[in-house]
Amino acid sequence: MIDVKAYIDEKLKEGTIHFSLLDPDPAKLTVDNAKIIAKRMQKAGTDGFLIGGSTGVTSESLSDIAIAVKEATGLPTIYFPSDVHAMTDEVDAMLFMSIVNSNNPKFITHYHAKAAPFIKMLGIQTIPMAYIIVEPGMTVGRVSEAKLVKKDDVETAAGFAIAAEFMGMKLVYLEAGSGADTPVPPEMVEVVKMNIDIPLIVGGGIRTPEAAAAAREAGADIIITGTFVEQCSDDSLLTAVVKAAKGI
Ligand code: 1GP
Repeated sequence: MIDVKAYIDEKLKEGTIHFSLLDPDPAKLTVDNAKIIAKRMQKAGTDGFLIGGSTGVTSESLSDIAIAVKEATGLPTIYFPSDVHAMTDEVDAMLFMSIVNSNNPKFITHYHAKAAPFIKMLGIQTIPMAYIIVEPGMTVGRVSEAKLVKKDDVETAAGFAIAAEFMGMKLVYLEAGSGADTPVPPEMVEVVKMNIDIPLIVGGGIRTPEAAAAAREAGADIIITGTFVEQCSDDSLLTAVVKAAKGI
């Protein structure tokens, strides 16, 4: 198993990190496809893989995709939690995330209390993370009953991020939602980054080198691309987005 937090801290010394997100919903991704995509993304320069989705994820699909990605690339695999019932120890770590702007306490701490004893038993590395969902929020915003942060409300986003750091979170994730038309505005990334000392993750709707570069230049420490990674078959474009995200 890879110590993912140490890996992130080490990689950040070199610059911005790019992680690829794979949705292990069997209706969307087969094991064979996951291997192909993972290899292609490794070649493009990605630093690791988040595995997770908002619907249709089971322990089996999660575990199958984690094993496939690990076998194909040897890069870190990180569970991006989907459902309290979907769990595997085949990942190197999981983002132990609280959806801090959810209106439903289940997504803030209650599901966590249900899952934590089992996670402890499995011995999975947990990385505490505040997840802040920004407009349009997409499926994850709806499913997790988030009170979406408005695109221009940088103060609210910064408030959640500062509070997260005060609460001991090790990462903050600004999420526009998978498949969002536009990513989290660079102005919001910039203000949030200015206000915290923990690494800032940005994702949702990033599918061009320009958008990836804008997020990095605004201060994103880790950039996530999901839909684009799964749908783009142009290797040079994949590489261009990863390079723009990493600034190399
Ligand atoms: C979703 O931020 C991630 O949780 C990725 O979003 O699928 O739009 O790249 P995309």
